Amino acid sequence: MGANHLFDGLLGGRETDSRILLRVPDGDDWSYAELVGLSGRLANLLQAQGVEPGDRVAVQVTKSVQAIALYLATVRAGAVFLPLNTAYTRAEVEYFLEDAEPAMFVCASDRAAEFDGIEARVLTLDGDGGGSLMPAAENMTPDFTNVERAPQDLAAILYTSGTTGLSKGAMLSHDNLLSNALTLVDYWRFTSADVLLHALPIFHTHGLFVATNIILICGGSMIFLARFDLDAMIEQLPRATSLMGVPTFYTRLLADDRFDRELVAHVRLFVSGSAPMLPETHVQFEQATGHRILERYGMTETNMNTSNPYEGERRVGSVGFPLPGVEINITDPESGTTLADGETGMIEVRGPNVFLGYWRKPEKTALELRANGFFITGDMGMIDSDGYVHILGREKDLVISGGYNIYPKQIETEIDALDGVLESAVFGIPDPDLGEAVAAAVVLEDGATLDQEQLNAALKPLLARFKLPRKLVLLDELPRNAMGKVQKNVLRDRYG
Ligand code: MLC
Ligand code: AMP
Repeated sequence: MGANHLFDGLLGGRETDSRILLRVPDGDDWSYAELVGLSGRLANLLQAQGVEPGDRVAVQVTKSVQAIALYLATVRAGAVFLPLNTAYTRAEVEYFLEDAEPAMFVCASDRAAEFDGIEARVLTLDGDGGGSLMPAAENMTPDFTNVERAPQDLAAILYTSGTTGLSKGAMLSHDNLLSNALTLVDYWRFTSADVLLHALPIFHTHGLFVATNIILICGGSMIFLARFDLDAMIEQLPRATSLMGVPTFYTRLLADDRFDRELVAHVRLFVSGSAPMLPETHVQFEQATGHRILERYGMTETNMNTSNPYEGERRVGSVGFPLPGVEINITDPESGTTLADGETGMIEVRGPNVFLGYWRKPEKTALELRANGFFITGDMGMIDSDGYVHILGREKDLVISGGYNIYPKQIETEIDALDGVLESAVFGIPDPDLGEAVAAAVVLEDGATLDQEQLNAALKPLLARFKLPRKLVLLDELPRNAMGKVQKNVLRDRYG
């Protein structure tokens, strides 16, 4: 096999390893060897279908073992994996396909008709392995000579809106992904004895590049749930040694009577991230289980940046220390000069985890990625006297709901285009389940009317459902500061 930096690091030498990698409740177990074999078949299929090294393979499919194999196959074929949230509408996906120009697009069978006539070759894959992809792969051999890929070669593109609200493809190299996962295996003490309860989606950094890559590297196994389902979580937790989740996972578990110390007696590590966890959740969790949740901080462009320590104090309200090899700089958002410890400013990050830039957007890249290598995160924070990093707010206009990032600008653009709407402002309001929920303040033209139901009916074909406003307030005018900028903090305070 040729050297393929990411694949070799994740699964090199595991071609004949018969230990179980994936346990699918009510489904099959998959060994390491079986997953490597399936990824080989799929990599042969990608090549046979004309996918060349560097080509993008866009994927919008339900979580499944086959989808993990497709990720690995794409890496092995030297192509670029581009996963998409299954909730995205046709209109949203169309933008990504036009921007990324993938050679292949894999989607669910029942949505294939929506993508008739697109440039890319379309294959289908369903949550149960059905669709056109797997029968085609079965005709292929599992042996595959990996395409050579160097550490700096592109491995994946994940769309995110960065600090500005315009969707951009974050380009992640083989080494961005591998170096970060290797660091985390070590920092969080993962070994082949670990059994991770995996309930996150696999179209984002957290579920794919953190949870999955870590387990592949350490040689452990995963209990692989299609989604977060409370009953299934309660059933499987006694078999798990570790869980990674967004704060909503933990608040939902805590609210269930069955969730107690005994249920998680076997678990050694609970990790939370992707959204801020309330201090009271940390406290309640520790009271209920005796475990202090380990909170860490990451983002699409950088994978993981900081983490609370495995041993030593996991400080509530903090996201811990910069990971080994990662530098954090707190700067004045106006001037960019470095601030002293204890002062609040923009969090900037540099290290092998920091992405290559935004796909085909050098000018946007230059705005957020400094020439000296520091990435301007859009998060505000400070470093305390013990070196712990605290996130204290966001400069970027972003709502984080259940760990999904929602960019107000996209929703405002769609609302503003509706008949009778003069202007709108979308903002986050506190939500006990999701952390934040989307709210919309709308100013109507004289005589026009709009209610929540009409608003959401109009937005449904355009926006993924998790982006639909859960609260609508009609205003005569939007609150603005002296510069004319809409004051979302005022909206949040008034209607939150
Ligand atoms: C689902 N819905 C949401 C939502 N998830 N609404 C707002 N925010 C969310 N996150 C809506 C659906 O559209 C649907 O609406 C209704 O809720 C029920 O859908 P569901 O699929 O049954 O939802 P549920 O199972 O309750 O999902 C909630 C969740 C899930 C929190 C378990 O969203 C989730 O797994 N989130 C994890 C996201 C994640 O992995 N983020 C990591 C990003 S990486 P309707 O209208 O159809 O009824 C990153 C970097 C880092 O940020 O640091 O990790
Ligand atoms: P994404 O763009 O989806 O990768 O989301 C990244 C953003 O999620 C970060 O820039 C932070 O704003 C937020 N985030 C991630 N982890 C945490 C955390 N532990 N606490 C607070 N915010 C977080």
